[in-house]
Amino acid sequence: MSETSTRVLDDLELYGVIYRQMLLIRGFEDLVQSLFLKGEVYGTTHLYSGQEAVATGVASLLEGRDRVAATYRGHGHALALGVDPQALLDEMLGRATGVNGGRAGSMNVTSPADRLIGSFGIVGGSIAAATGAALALKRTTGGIGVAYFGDGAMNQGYVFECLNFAQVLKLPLLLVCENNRYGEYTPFEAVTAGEIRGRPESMGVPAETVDGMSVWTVRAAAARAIAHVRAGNGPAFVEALTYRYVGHSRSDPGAYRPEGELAEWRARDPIVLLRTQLEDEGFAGSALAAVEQEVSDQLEQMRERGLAAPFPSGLTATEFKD
Ligand SMILES: Cc1ncc(C[n+]2csc(CCOP(=O)(O)OP(=O)(O)O)c2C)c(N)n1
Ligand SMILES: [Mg+2]
Repeated sequence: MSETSTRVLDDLELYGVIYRQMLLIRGFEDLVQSLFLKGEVYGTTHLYSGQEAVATGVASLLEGRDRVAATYRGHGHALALGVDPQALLDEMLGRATGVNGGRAGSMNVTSPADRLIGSFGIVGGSIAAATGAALALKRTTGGIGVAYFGDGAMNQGYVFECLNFAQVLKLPLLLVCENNRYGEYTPFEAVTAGEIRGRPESMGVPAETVDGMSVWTVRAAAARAIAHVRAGNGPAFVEALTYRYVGHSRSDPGAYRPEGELAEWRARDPIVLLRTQLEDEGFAGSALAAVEQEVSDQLEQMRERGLAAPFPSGLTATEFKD
């Protein structure tokens, strides 16, 4: 361990697994983007690159009885929950072997067996779905409902209805706001009054704003929030400050971002931060390099298998595209 570092990783082995997951998410997004540019991906895509620490940090604390609602920027949410990466890639490629038989595409992935009750294209829709799930879970298994959503969702009316409803009924609901500073092409300050966390707090819902580039910080905040929720106290809210490295969707180059902003966020890349911390705390560099090679090989194999997978029965590639 270097002299300047202090130990922050409570479970080195677990963070090794998280490191692998974050690498897989980043590599998955790079792969989807390259396949998209070759015309192999059906429908649009919204990539999660840069935000990996949020999904992996939160998912590392979830139980089998919990249920999660993701957004259209949901590949990372799905992978962190354990959705089969090959099936997820095949879904992007419109193949019959996709997690939803090639019919959902990037934006609408659902995998109940992995606790993923849906990926929602309606901004804030995940909050309504997770609130409903929390209502059901309170009456059945005792799990918690989890919603991921963006900063833009905070200005939707039904978000306030859900917050109010969940707080009044003390529903087991964890709300995770991924504040990546933009809603499509608009900086969030331009459309959002006050502090995001002030809104849940006004209803007595505990809320924290944390560094969303640091997976251990996200995990620690999520652990506090989940403890509140599992104890039957009603909902809790985490705002993770993060950044999407690419444009809003497919071909958006993100030209509306001030010069240097991307570089500033990249300097605190969540994967590099974790790698440095793992090494500082005793994880062998050679073991990390082996994981990196393994993920890279896995992605190459996935690409080959995905492109060779069959389309849904009766449809040619051209028919499918139309
Ligand atoms: C109800 C609704 N209004 C508008 C849109 C169009 N739209 C799609 S994504 C988006 C921006 C959402 O930004 P944010 O919630 O910050 O999520 P991010 O894309 O940054 O992850 C908008 C306005 C939509 N899909 N749903
Ligand atoms: Mg946003």
